[in-house]
Amino acid sequence: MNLSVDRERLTQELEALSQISAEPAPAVTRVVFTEADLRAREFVKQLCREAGLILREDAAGNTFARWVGKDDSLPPAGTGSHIDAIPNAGRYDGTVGVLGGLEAIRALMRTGLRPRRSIELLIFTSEEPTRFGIGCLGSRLLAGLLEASSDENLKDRDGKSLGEVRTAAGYVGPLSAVRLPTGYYSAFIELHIEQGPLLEQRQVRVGVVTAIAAPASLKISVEGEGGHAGAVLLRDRRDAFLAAAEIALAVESFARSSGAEDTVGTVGVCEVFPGAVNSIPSRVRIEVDIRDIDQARRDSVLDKVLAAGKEIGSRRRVAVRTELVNADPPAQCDPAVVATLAAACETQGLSFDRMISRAYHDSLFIARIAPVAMVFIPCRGGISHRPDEYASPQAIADGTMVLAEALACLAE
Ligand code: HGY
Ligand code: MN
Ligand code: MN
Repeated sequence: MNLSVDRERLTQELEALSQISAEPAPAVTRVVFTEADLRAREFVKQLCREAGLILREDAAGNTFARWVGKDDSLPPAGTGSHIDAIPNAGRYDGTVGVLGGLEAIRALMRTGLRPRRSIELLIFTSEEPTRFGIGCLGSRLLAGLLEASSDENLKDRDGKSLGEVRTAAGYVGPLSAVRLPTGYYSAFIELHIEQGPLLEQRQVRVGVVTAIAAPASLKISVEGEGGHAGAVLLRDRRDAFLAAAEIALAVESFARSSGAEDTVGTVGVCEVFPGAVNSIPSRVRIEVDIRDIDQARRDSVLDKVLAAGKEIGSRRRVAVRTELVNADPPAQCDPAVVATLAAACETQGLSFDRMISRAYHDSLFIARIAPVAMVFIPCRGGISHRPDEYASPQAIADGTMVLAEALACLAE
């Protein structure tokens, strides 16, 4: 098969997409259902239309772009990722899998191939947890892992519910209709930047992902007593921030002492009220992210953090309330799809390593309803979720070629 990737076009499209952002370049901010996200969706849908793909969108905003094969009654081979981005992010997280997936389809079209199975590009809605506090919102709904009540229960910072926001963005209909049946895809492959340093350190061109780590997240609110920063003596204080700070340090300490370097813990959100330098914090809200490839180890850290919250709360005489947002199992990638990707790397003459994904991805949830695997490409210094995130045109082309080769195989 005379396969080739139009590297210039793909680079230009990634560049154009990166300019659709709520923040000026080089940062990318594209939070789900905001104006930037909706413009980005239109940009990608237009490219899919130009490629002759059949488009449809579900009630959650997941977008499907299908290349109809000879027998469209068969479960299609799927690929895709996300285009939403956390604040002050980079331009490659997610977008490489969407625009690379589109270019993989176009490259196969250019060979004159007519696949037996349709090949479908899926752009997941809200992979990032930014707006509604839970990651992979679209893929969780597709896998039937979120109740329809999420429409009312999930709210953004302004108190707007998922239902209000999605319908205002034009995504109407019941969330219950979003779920895909098991077997909807014959196989699903996601192309993504590694978001870690291993491929670059090992000078390996491609990563074939065999498992995806198990994420968990907590929302913790601490209620103490405010007061004047000068007048209230330390012995009389019930400082909400110091209690939250102890909890944050406990997250780090329990993750560090889990017995494995695969355990990580992060406190990425911290809101202090009233937020005045001369006022003792009366209320603090933190969000905690704990992950591991081993679910039992992750859960043990989770339990210790919850227990520490109780102990710190009573010792400091503050109220600590914890909400478990999610505690998902890890996903094992499908050995046959992994083997197809490994064979595609060999066909392309690209060095590759089998590896674990420490970041979570929509494939973590699609794995519940279809055989999945992922293709990783190196990103400079392993940097991600930062404006200086970078993947070279060569690396992006490598990943796209492997993806195209594997899709051609899976679609037969
Ligand atoms: O947080 C993650 O692992 C993903 O980048 N949303
Ligand atoms: Mn991300
Ligand atoms: Mn991502």
